[in-house]
Amino acid sequence: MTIQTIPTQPFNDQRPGTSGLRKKVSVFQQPHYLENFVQAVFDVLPDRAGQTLVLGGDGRFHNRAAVHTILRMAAANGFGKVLVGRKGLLSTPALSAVIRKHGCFGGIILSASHNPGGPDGDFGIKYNIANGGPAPEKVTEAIFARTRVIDEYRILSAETTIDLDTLGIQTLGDMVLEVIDPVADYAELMEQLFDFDAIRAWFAAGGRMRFDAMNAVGGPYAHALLEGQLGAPAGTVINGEPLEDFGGHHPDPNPAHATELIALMSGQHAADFGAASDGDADRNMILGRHFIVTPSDSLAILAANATRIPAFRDGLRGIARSMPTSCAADAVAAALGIPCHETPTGWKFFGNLLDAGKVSLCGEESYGTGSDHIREKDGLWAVLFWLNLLAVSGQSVAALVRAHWARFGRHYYSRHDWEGIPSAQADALMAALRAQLPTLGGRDCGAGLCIEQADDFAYNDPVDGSLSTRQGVRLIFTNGSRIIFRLSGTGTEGATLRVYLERFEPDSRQHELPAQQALAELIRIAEDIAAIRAHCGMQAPSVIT
Ligand code: VG1
Ligand code: CO
Repeated sequence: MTIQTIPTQPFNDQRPGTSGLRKKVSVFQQPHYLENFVQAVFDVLPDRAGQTLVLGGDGRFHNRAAVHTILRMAAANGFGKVLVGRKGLLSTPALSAVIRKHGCFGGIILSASHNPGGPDGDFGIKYNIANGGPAPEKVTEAIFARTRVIDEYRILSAETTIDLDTLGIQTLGDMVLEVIDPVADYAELMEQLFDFDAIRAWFAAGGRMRFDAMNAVGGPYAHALLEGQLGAPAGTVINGEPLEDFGGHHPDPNPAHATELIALMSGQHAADFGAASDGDADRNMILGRHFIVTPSDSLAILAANATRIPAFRDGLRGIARSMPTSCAADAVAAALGIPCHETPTGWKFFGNLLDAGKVSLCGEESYGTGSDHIREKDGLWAVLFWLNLLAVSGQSVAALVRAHWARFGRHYYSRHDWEGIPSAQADALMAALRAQLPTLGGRDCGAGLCIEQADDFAYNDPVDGSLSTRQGVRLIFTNGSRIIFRLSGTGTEGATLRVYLERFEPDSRQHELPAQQALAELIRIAEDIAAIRAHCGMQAPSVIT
């Protein structure tokens, strides 16, 4: 076995987005493409010699091939040890848990999350640091800078076979390779956070649940925890087998893509509780019988009820939400007398707040919820949190949500995605919006909606002082309603415009409206001010959640 130094040339499109580098599989299959990026990651980690790395992915097409390449590169770059999930699998939250439990140097996740997989689908790669969380912007920018000038990478010659299917230790050159059970450390952590006895009793008393793993990496975790440790009947988990192409579906747990589960939960034989997770199992969708919980509400409800689960018996230190996430969590934080931080989109912005002990719970409107137990959002964790609440309250999902609205008011919320816009047109739309900002403050838009503040969100990290600008155009109305515009940083084809709409309704007699109806005026104003149809040449958003 020899260490080879391979000459290469830079690719100019390797800037990580909201969550790592995501491209079509065919882009990653170009000679040297993955290798360049991995070497760039290693090059910005000068103190890597002898360190332990964690590696795993969501099992999508190209996962195994990429794991082999990265292992040979890690061995050639002086790492002491790599922990890799069996079959190359690790969910994003499980990888975070493994890094933290074993005090590892960092980790590499292979996933394009909720994006479709398969030979014509997407692939992705993300680096996580020693706290278990996504590398912060200064690291991802350094990686990008390195990809622009890279001229060689190091890799072990290919003659050794690597066995990813057998647990235990093998060697690869001078490096130790340990194949670990992808579920064990994660399951052990979950058991420390929740009241498993109460949840077991809920299932034993006939509580019925459907968990849709969407043929993604969440399946083995859900099988082991729900049907294994917690005694849920077999069949509780559907689509539980990870497939390289996710069965041809978008592994995206929202009402637009998790249609099988939505149909099950709206039918006559609907279970009491429904949930789903995404490609890498860090997202969650929560459903009751004939009832959909928005992610922003879910965060607020978990916060309001946190002391009912063992992990938060002593209360919360603070909450953080991404800027476009609704202000429902802010209302809870105010009632609890704790701070609520507002960060840019993407989990990497929560890491510092969590490490500094400033917040205990975090969430995003995009079906992401998590806590200080790891440094990633965590799909199954949110599901167990809800199960624990159902078990100790004896209430239904809908009853818990309605009681929450009655106490705190309801934040009607929706996100409209306009997908597949040619990038130049999307950029022009955002530029035109930004150009209008100085004239929008104070504008009366009719229907009692007057813009109080119009700006481009910037975030000054209170822990390390770093500044992130241009994080989304905000229109904030005098009655607290908000419209936010930003472009997606996770897509692989053209641009996606995300329009986030929010309206606060304190009157409990007005809490049962369909969201699109409650938000109709805001939708009109958003489309009008941004001239969406004219810029995009589309007549309607492609996905509404
Ligand atoms: C989207 C979501 C964002 C989330 C990110 C990664 O980003 O809006 O809230 O953190 O995906 O989630 P964007 O830039 O496309 O809006 V995942 O589960 O894809 O890692
Ligand atoms: Co994900």
